[in-house]
Amino acid sequence: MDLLIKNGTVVTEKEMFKADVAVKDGKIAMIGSDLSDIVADKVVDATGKLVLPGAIDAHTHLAFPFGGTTSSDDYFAGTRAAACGGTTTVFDYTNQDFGETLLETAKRREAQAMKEGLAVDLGLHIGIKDPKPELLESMKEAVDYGVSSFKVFMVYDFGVKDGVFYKVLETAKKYGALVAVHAENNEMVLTLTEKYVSEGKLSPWYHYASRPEFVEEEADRRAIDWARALKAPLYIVHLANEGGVRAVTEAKDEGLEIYAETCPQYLYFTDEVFKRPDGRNFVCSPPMKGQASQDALWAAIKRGDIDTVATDHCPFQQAEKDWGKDDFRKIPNGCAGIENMYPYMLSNANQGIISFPKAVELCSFNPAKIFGCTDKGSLAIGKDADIVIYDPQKKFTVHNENMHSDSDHTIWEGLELTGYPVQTYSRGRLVYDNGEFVGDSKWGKFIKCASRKH
Ligand code: DUC
Ligand code: ZN
Ligand code: ZN
Repeated sequence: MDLLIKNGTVVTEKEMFKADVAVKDGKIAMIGSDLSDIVADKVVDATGKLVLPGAIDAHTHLAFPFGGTTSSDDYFAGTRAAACGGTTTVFDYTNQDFGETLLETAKRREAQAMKEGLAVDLGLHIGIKDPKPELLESMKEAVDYGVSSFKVFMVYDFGVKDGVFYKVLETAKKYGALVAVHAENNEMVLTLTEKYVSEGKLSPWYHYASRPEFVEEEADRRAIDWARALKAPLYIVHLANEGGVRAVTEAKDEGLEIYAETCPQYLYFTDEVFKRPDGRNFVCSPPMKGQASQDALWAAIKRGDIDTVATDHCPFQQAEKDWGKDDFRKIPNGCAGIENMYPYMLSNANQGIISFPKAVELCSFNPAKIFGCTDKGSLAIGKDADIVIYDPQKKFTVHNENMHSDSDHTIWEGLELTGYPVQTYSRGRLVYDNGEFVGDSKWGKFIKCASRKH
């Protein structure tokens, strides 16, 4: 064997049990209550520690051209930070260029990622911008290539109208792909923005005020309506509002194949952050909502109506955030979080708010299952040896200096956690060790995802 992790408590999406884990050729080869007879090149004693599957961050924006600039983590910086937070697979959203087939988009971004470097494995989702029939039809070749999820934005100047959304859902269903949606009502955002601007209300609070709860809920419900009409599966990204949670619960109760993702920022912060002097740093879309929404998200997690937690990692440097100090419209939307998701969710488990298997289900098992990532998402024989060793006693305070992203600030500054990952293995290779990134930029692979017809 190449690696033997001994005496730890293994956590799967279902249970926790004391076991040793043996790794060979990047795969989990054995799990057993006593593998002390096994000879391995490297033996790690995990006494008192948890042994978990690496997280899968199903939603990032690395090197993302947006808001008049490009998000500040390229593929290497973003995946390096991921590794240091126990995330061993990153699913990045990349947008199609006008006139480009979806296979061309996939290959263009895969090439960029390989050039910039990958510290852990990468999968892609493609945002549809150009719905010309022949380009939509190119979804088939992208699916065959291993990209099986596509996104529509209901907002922004590149967002799609309902008819296009419907066609994307229809095409995706035909080719066994999954559609993810950024759901906010564009007309309402524009109308409310215009109103606040005309009243001279330009502080970061008005970013939230122009995208309040009902703006998101209406779009969630409309998106679900189109999915219902076509009997197509749908994945709602970054769900952040109470009414939308209700809509998802109703849809699931009705038997629709609707998946919901939320993000740590919606579980930890509320709209109050937009009143802070550094409120601009928290500006992302959808914005953090009121306490009732946060409570509804946690209740939905506990009920099983939220399927995944992912980050929407899209950092911009302080100077760029400052563009909108006096005008919220000029703030590039997005925040850092890729290194914080798993530690934050695991610390909630450590405090008894959710169970450790629930954290694994949300952050690893479900994203693997939903996005056809068949080699990952669980500690089981034959799966990739993407493993996190977690010390439930370790105290850790988030400071930008101890993060591994290229971002020069973090909204998580000062967060105190009890319990923290001490080692991360990507396909059996140590990439993070007690505060240090020990991987390299040539390690991560582009992963091909199975279609739903697989
Ligand atoms: N929202 C953000 O805050 N950033 C990136 C894209 C998005 O929809
Ligand atoms: Zn979005
Ligand atoms: Zn996003």
